[in-house]
Amino acid sequence: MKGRIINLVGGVYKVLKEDGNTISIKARGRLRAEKRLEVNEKSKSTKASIQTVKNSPKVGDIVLIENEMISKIMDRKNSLIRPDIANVDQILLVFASKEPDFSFYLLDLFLVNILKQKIDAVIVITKIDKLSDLELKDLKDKMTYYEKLGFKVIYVSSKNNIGIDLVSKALENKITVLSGQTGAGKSTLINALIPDFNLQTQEISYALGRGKHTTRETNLYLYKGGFIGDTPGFSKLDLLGIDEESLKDLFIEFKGCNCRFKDCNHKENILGCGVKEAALNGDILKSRYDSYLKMLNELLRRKK
Ligand SMILES: Nc1nc2c(ncn2[C@@H]2O[C@H](COP(=O)(O)OP(=O)(O)OP(=O)(O)O)[C@@H](O)[C@H]2O)c(=O)[nH]1
Ligand SMILES: [Mg+2]
Ligand SMILES: [Zn+2]
Repeated sequence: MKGRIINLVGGVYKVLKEDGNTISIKARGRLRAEKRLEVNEKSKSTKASIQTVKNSPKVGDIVLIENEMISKIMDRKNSLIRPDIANVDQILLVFASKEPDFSFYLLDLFLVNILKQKIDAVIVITKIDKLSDLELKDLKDKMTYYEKLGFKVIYVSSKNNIGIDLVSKALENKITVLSGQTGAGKSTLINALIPDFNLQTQEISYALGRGKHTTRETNLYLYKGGFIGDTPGFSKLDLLGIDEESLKDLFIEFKGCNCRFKDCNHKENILGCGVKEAALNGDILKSRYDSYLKMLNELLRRKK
């Protein structure tokens, strides 16, 4: 029988079987130890597209169950590294408008990582009840830039039940994983979507770091013909497998600037760079260009 892995803790997989029942089982030893090459056909450069991955089952996998053990992982539609989950249709990028403070740099960093993994993303901005009307208007104005880039943006207050219906609509018949900074309100949002659920959520404590209710593992829950996944938030995010060349492609609007220099890295000291000019005259959001430079400098620093 087949099933889908909905949770994994300490080598024990919780699998939702085709018959609707859930079982907790382990994977066959040999399966866990295998290694294989995963080729991403959509990726352009062969170097970036071939990666060795440990062939152990993960949350989201559809697996074959034989003798009360996972004996085979069915082909994956995709496989994310962060969060570590397979067969995802879209990511809901959950970002707090306050507590933790909204950061355009962090948003750009998340977007670069998501685009790199070639997954559709919806941006959800939480805790809008913590903003004044003026602050909310200012944030929405800036976010129109991202909407023009093609991202859907939903404003939510899980506390006051604002925007929950829009999120619910975006989740229909899809496998969606919630991802974002720790304390952004992912688990609280799932509680708002599925009221009788009551997932443990975290009181943010700056003195103690992570709160005790912070989510520790990925879980998939059945929702509206699809699944919704809660994941542990991160406090730090890196540029995973991204080099300078791919970085400028991941700032998708740079292409439209038609920088006349071939192989330009669009740095602030390049006279006549089309991307720099677009940032100066406001065609490119200033904070976007700043984010790009910050990431580029970080990549260049690492090469030294
Ligand atoms: N005022 C307000 N508080 C919220 C809202 N959403 C979440 N919170 C609070 O923010 C804190 C963190 O929420 P969580 O849902 O635990 O955050 P998380 O993203 O799941 O965090 P991790 O599991 O650590 O990744 C909790 O104290 C929530 O009550 C909201 O819409 N409004
Ligand atoms: Mg959580
Ligand atoms: Zn340039």
